[in-house]
Amino acid sequence: MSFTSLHWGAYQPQVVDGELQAMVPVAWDKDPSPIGDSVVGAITSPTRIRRPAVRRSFLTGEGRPERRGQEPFVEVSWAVALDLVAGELQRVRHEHGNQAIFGGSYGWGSAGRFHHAQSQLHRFLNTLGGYVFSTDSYSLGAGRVLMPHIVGNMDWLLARHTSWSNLAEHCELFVAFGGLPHKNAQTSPGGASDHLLNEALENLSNAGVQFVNVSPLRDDLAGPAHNEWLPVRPGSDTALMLALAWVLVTENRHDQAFIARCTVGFERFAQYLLGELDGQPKTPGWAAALTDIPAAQITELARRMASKRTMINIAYSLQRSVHGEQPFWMTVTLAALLGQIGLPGGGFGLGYGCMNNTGSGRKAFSGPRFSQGSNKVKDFIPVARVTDMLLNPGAPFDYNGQQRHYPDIRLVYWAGGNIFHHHQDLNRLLEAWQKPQTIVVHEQYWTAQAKYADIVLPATTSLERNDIGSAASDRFMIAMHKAIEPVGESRDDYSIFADLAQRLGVAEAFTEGRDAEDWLRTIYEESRGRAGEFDIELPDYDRFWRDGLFEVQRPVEDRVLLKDFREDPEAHPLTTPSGRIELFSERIAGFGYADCPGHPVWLAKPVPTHALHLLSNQPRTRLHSQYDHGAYSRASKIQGREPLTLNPLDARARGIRDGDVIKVFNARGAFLAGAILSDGIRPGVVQIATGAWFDPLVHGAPGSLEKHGNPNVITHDIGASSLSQGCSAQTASVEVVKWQGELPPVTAFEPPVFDTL
Ligand SMILES: Nc1nc2c(c(=O)[nH]1)N[C@H]1C(S)=C(S)[C@@H](COP(=O)(O)OP(=O)(O)OC[C@H]3O[C@@H](n4cnc5c(=O)[nH]c(N)nc54)[C@H](O)[C@@H]3O)O[C@H]1N2
Ligand SMILES: Nc1nc2c(c(=O)[nH]1)N[C@H]1C(S)=C(S)[C@@H](COP(=O)(O)OP(=O)(O)OC[C@H]3O[C@@H](n4cnc5c(=O)[nH]c(N)nc54)[C@H](O)[C@@H]3O)O[C@H]1N2
Ligand SMILES: [Mo]
Repeated sequence: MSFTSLHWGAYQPQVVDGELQAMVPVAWDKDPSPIGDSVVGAITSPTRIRRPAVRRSFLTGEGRPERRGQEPFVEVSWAVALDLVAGELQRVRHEHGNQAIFGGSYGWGSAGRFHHAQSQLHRFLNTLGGYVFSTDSYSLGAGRVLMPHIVGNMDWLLARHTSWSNLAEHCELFVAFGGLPHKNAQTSPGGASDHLLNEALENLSNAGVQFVNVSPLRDDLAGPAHNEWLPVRPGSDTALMLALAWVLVTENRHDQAFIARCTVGFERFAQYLLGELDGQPKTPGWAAALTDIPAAQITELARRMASKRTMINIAYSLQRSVHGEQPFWMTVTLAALLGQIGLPGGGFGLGYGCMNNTGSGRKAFSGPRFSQGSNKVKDFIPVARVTDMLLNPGAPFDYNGQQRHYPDIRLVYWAGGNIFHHHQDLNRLLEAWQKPQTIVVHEQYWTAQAKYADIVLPATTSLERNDIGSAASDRFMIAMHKAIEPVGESRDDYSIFADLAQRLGVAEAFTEGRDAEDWLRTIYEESRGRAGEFDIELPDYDRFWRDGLFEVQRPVEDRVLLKDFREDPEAHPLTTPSGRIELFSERIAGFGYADCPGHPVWLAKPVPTHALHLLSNQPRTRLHSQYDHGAYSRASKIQGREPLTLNPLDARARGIRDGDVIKVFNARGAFLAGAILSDGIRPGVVQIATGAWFDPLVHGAPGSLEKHGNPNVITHDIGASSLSQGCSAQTASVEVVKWQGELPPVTAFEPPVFDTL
């Protein structure tokens, strides 16, 4: 039996005469993801990168970085391409030092543990003396930096979330900010071999749990019988939570014993809440004007939350915005006031539904790891400050209590990510992308990331190499058997780096004398020791490989987040400065940031420049930009464009009908999309998924109309705050009009023009 693992599920590839015919979901998965279908066909489509390629004037030695994206590529042999990359690395290290190499290379890559492109790149650059790295993530930029100050490390918390089974038994009211979108629970980083959300919601619903979906989108929570929709104004949740807290405190419904025993800083927060600091009590009436949720409804919800066993969940998206720390901090604060943290069925959740594995109750054993070595360069950026770094070398920036400076980058190396998918304000990025002297990219497909590189090296997909599939809290470990031969001349990232290491005289340090097969065995065997710490007994490698999979974790633990801490905060202190939950943080207050003071606050967002709020959320039909060129994603497009949902009231006011192509714009740029009218979105808000491949009318020309529906053409590239510098993708306003002109063809999935010298 042969299996493979993708970030969105485990499949059995069906191969006939060396060709992939189907990706059959594994039999035990009750809710498999259709994204698997997209791999078939896409993997050998014309969009696949088949040979190493170099931008024309880079190859001729002229350089001309301003021509990136505009010029033909010249296909070259591996030997020529690798010599060129090795030569550039040597030159830049010699002339500017390793601190001129940016290897942050954010991105999900593929699911296997060994052929994880980012880890491969980091190890390679470390053996060369290091690189400028990036911290945190686009997913949880604000959350990751905030949480250790007020409760604990984000990964530690996610691994300990109260299990769905415990919630089904004990929870009575589930309040979900940002909902529990089924579309998102399709994925988990590293693998999702058994999809849980549908069944979990069914169990909770059968147990009589009431759900409240606080979201601009009705479909963010679907299924449960008792399901109430609060169509909140995007970005205003902090105000809503403050008003809920105000009701609890002024009606004396807060749990004073829990607050005294398990938290610090309540008095300081309460002064703010009651208006003693700024003259504004955070009443339901105050919040109603900001959130569009009627005051009476807020009061009723607060009372209901206090009278029931209540879980408060927040989706990651709420912190992907200006002042994104605040809704996370308020979620914890609200749960602390209710006093149910550490009790069965109650407390808070950070991202149930965002990833499949959250709430599985399984152990957080993440399986084999490929060591990245250590980095001698100490310069880094918070990941979403990449454009700022390229545009402003030497400029200062704030981050988590430190003042740092942007390094001066000459060479950018990317493997396993798509910055023209993930970064905000792509027109600004296009300007910054002209700054480095050299850009090297390993890619599988002709994404914009590849089209805007100087040297492109074709990488295999996970079906074309052996690997080990394993994700924290996932049910199975998968022996990912190679299913088909590498397409074209594509090679594994590992063998590419091994050959480069050879050229650069560091082969032994990079490979330790092992080929990929040796490494699979080595990292697997190494993980058996760690598995023992979790009481997991892994079979030996040969047995695992022969069986094709191993069920790591069937027994689901009845788990309650922070149970030990609640029972005895002295014996089980948190890792915060006080050892308790911090409703006021002396440490954060000490940083002196006006945009993130010492307790949760309502801070006004930048004044919208246009009438409609733009939500750019995760796509149902793909993972980010991965397999946008696949059948499943393409079937969802409207006249070839990414669908954008708007309320019929907003559509009517603009003469837009269902199925029309529309232009979406603000001062930063414009893109085309296909209109879907729905009363499942609140008026004043439009929604488009991320991930349509960047496809401007004129490549390399900042400001050119994007034809395909990539929302990052117009999102705002500013940090969430001085504390985290997280990405603020959700803070954007736009206007939309019906597209009247001739419709330019979508060319996103076409390879670039090729030329010879
Ligand atoms: N507006 C807006 N923007 C957002 C978000 C949002 O909500 N709104 N969300 C953000 C979030 S949470 C995230 S995580 C990011 C995601 O951003 P990314 O992780 O950068 O997006 P992916 O499309 O997964 O990019 C992975 C790339 O790696 C390539 N790849 C896959 N496997 C391999 C391999 O083995 N080797 C090599 N060399 N390449 C490989 C794929 O072809 C693909 O192009 O986007 C962020 N951007
Ligand atoms: N199919 C699929 N699943 C994925 C991914 C994917 O690309 N495809 N990406 C994965 C990744 S990398 C991540 S980080 C997670 C991200 O998980 P999230 O960040 O939670 O995902 P989103 O879809 O951006 O947001 C969830 C919902 O929050 C709502 N929302 C947005 N802004 C607000 C607001 O201000 N207030 C309220 N109340 N609601 C708001 C939106 O309606 C949106 O549908 O998803 C993961 N799951
Ligand atoms: Mo993410």
